[in-house]
Amino acid sequence: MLNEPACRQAGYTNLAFMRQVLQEYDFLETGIGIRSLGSGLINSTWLLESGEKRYVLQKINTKVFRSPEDIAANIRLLANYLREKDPGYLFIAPLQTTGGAELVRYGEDYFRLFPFVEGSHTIDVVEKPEQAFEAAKQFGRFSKLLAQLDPHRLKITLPDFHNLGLRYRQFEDALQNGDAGRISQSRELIAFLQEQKHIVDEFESLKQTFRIRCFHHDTKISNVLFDAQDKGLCVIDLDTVMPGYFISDAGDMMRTYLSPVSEEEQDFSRIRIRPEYYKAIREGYLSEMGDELNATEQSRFHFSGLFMIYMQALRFLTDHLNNDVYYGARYEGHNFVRAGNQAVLLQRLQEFNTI
Ligand code: GN1
Ligand code: MG
Repeated sequence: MLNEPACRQAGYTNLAFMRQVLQEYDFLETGIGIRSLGSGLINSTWLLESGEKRYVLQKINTKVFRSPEDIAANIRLLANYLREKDPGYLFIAPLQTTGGAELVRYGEDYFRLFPFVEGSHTIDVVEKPEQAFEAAKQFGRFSKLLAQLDPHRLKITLPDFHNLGLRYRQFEDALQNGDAGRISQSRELIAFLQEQKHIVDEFESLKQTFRIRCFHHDTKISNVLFDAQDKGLCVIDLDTVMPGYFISDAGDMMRTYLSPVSEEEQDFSRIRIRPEYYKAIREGYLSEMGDELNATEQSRFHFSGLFMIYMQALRFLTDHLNNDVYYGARYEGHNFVRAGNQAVLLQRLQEFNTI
């Protein structure tokens, strides 16, 4: 049953919203089992059990995704394109309501319902290089299948999402207008991130040689479905599929699979780069995208990790200086800790480069 914290996480105090939303789907039975699912910071997700069948319900965070209709349109475009291109590809599209809609509006909120793929599972932490390989292969496969689709047909669901130049300007803005106490407490970390600004400059110049394609933009391991043998099935969570650069996808895998501990780890001495995972990400990704990426792109595979880790450190610290308006905080200083964690990870990856 849905517990109170799960309601609160979604911004509700009781289950009325759920009843109302589920009414829109006439194939659902009464007496549904509901539990929270996943660990994303942005959307809220629940697993529903209706008779023999299972579903995944998601509330879209409209503070972040301003136009849920654009997401729905993108998913429709991808579903139609991939059905033609590779009918064997497992593409999980939202189910339609009785009225034929893919989104249900409740007040200011939007919900959607997916079928649960029986026999599949997700993982939250990469524990074996094989899992990193499989995930990288799935993200590579996804972009490879979409390589001939004009990326500009996709709607931009999050403008400037991975625009590092803009993220840096937002950081500078927070240094001017953010919480004075937090700014002075963060001096060391601020200075470190300022010293790394060359990553922004490198990105600006590399952009000229990188091709714009359709990328997933959120390649954490929990966005891959695995089968019972831990083989990758497909990628999920397609809200951020947008035109972009390969370094977003390759880089976020490095950011989230390379270290044995996540961005949440407070003991920074545990942060390190695992070479076998580095190899697995590279080989898995290139097993699909190797023929697609041009020579400059391939030569900048390592840079992708620096790019994404640096951007995440900037984003966490910016949010901390702005009193956690974007990510929220589970404890005092949460985003400061995560920013520090990412700064250490960045250093570790920079050292790894020279080995
Ligand atoms: C957010 O909600 P979640 O955990 O999937 C964020 C990502 C960050 C990540 C860091 C839309 O993703 O860009 O990398 O947190 N998504 C958005 O934990 O901002
Ligand atoms: Mg997710």
